[in-house]
Amino acid sequence: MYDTNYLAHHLRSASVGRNDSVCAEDLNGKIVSYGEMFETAEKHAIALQAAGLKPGDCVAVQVEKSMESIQLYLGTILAGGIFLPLNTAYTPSELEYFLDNAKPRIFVCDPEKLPALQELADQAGVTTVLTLSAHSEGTLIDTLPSSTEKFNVVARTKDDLASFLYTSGTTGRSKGAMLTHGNLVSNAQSLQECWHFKSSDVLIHALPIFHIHGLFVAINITLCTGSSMLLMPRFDSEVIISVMHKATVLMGVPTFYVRLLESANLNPEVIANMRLFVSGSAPLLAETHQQWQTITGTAILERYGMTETNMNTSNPYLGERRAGSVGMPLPGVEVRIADADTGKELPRGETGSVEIRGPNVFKGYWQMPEKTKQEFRQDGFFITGDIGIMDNENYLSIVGRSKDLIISGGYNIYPKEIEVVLDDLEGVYESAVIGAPHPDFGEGVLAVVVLALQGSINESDLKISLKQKLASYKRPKAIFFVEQLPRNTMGKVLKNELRLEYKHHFIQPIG
Ligand code: MCA
Ligand code: AMP
Repeated sequence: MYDTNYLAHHLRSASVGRNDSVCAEDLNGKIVSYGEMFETAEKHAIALQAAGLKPGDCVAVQVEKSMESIQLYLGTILAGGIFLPLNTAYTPSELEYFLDNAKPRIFVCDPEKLPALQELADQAGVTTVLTLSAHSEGTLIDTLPSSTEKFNVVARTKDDLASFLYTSGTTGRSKGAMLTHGNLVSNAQSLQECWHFKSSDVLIHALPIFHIHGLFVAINITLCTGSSMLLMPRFDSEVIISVMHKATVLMGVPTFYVRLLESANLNPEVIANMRLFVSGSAPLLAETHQQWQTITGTAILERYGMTETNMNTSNPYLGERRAGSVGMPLPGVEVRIADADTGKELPRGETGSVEIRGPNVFKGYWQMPEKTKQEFRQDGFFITGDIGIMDNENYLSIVGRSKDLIISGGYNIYPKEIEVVLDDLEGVYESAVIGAPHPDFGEGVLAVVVLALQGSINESDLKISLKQKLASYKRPKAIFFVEQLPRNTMGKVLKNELRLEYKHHFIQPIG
């Protein structure tokens, strides 16, 4: 009776009667059929219920990507839970905040990390901690029942919560975006239609599954169309090129395409079976778009999304895929360019605040009603913090951000969070963190530090201290020491001046 659970129904309906069809295959040739995917997901749901999960409870998960981790996601939904995936790179000190803030009923982590995390989970009031390794071992697997005959899918409606996804903020405090069953289903349906997904499609899945891109865009579309995925633990350009002959779609962040273009093995023959290359999560340089077109003869389709809104716009499948544009609003999604102060829509062709309204937009930030209110206009439009321009043909271009945010290899990093950690270190007086153009990651994190006593500590001391506190992708790739930070008359750090000064640190100008 999947039809009582809004999201589960949509994820399952395309594969009903096709239990033997392939749902996912990994690099070792392990194949999981649709029948097996959902049968095991039901076992996960039973195990979660036995561990104390009630409808509306949160399941926090920090595990490696695997068939079982997908089944755990599905099992949480089938049991009526709220799925909270966490980046596997987060350190215990980062996790402490998420567990304490989300107050999950159940926490699932890697068995190797259990000794460091059990106490944090206990302090946060987690009822049960379970483990799951990348090799399908752990207490979660030990508690799966042998059969699912009596399982009843828990009823959920469109407006019930399906997931919490944490997204950092300009204050440095992460906010849990509350996503409903309706948000996820409406987005999967729009994308399926816009990108012409069919049951015969085979998606190369090399993204992490703790973000919207790899989890909801990639997995939900696949399941909603009853197509299949080639599941890879991580990105590897040569492995991806080697499987393109049996795949049809790739979804990636711009770094994927930059790295694929560096391979001597990329050519029109190896991509002959592929019908679609999607890029998102960060700006795709027009240069990368054009280079891809020249080398492969196909145009990357760029789209634009956000944790709070899922996907908002996409370049057309059939029409012109424009370099430097993120395309047009998806069906049912309203996108307007507004005056940042008043929220009043601006005439076409003017640059302003990108604002979104539609069934894709989240319900608010978990336990932050004031913050939620600040980020919505009275007429229901969500203020993205992106700055854009829309032309007469409805093509949107993102030209900047009003939020102090760095996007590195598709991961969002809020400078404030790094600055707070740096400033807290002994010997540091103050710091400013910026993003500088980076050849591989798009932007690279760079810190400018003022020491309390000059020469008292060096770059390697700071890097060692940061290792314990920050996930690796957030750590500065370069640290500079200065006597003082540039400030305006109000005392505000002039980050634009710093960005200009360190612009060429990772990429040397040509000539
Ligand atoms: C790894 N490192 C990074 C990054 N990834 N540093 C900065 N930015 C990164 N993105 C660090 C590693 O920890 C390591 O540090 C060093 O860089 C080299 O790692 P490498 O082996 O090259 O990394 P990798 O494993 O190849 O990963 C690069 C990657 C990966 C493939 C680009 O970051 C990735 O899969 N990114 C996708 C992120 C994503 O899915 N974003 C979607 C969220 P050390 O040497 O110190 O150990 S946004 C979203 O969902 C919205 C809604 C949207 O629109 O899609
Ligand atoms: P996140 O908070 O991880 O969901 O990241 C969302 C942010 O990523 C957006 O607000 C944009 O700033 C950025 N983003 C996502 N896709 C694109 C894109 N195709 N082009 C430019 N920026 C993008």
